[in-house]
Amino acid sequence: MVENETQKQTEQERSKPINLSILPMASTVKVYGPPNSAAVSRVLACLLEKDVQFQLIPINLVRGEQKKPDYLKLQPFGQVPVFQDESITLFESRAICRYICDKYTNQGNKRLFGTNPLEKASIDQWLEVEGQNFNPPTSVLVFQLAFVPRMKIQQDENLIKQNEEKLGKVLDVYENRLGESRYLAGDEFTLADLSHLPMSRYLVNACGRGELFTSRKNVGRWWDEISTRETWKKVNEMQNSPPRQNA
Ligand SMILES: N[C@@H](CCC(=O)N[C@@H](CS)C(=O)NCC(=O)O)C(=O)O
Repeated sequence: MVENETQKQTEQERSKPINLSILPMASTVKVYGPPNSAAVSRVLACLLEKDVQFQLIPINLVRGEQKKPDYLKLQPFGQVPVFQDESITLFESRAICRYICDKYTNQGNKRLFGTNPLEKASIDQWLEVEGQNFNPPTSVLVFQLAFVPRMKIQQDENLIKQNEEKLGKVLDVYENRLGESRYLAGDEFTLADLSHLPMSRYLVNACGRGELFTSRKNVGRWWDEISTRETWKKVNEMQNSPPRQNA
């Protein structure tokens, strides 16, 4: 009798409609942000290299959607990207890339974050160089040369000169390094090289400062190689036709 009741209840449960909104989308990771943001495009390039399917959720930076209370619950600094996979929510693009490489070790480009502690250490070192040495002067230049004119405010010529010099010194180190190995962390393309793509693209295309690369033989050769990778071309395509923003 009890068994029959339980069976009946189970059948009733089975015939209930499923609320799809509460079901996790199996194996689809989420990236919040516009593909033309440098930090978002770093994560997208990494996902494409690792052959990880993802869903891109538009966040309109011009409208300040990244500062809205619901979004701040995901990213307390109010910036893009945010990344979600299973039960984890992450921010900081380089940390996200490291996570993607470790979680999806056995798919896509298996050497992107190395295959042993020695390779990983070298990749991590050059990834830090990108974040600490390359990115600061490059960010100032991109802001001054690409964004300030659009904002119709005065460019700071001194700041531009100082940061061109700073970046030049960093690229001189790269020139030596890239004379010894094909890529920054050795003879394989890794996360260290990938992480340079977003800001370098702005520097070359939007700031007209490609000469900083091409005037250095090894850096120029390296830039040609990394910027023509199929995965980066796909990111560029996504930037040229981003998903529709919420109305
Ligand atoms: N260090 C962060 C930087 C994130 C960042 O600067 N995001 C920019 C877009 S590239 C942003 O959200 N800007 C809008 C804002 O700060 O309000 C990362 O790598 O994720």
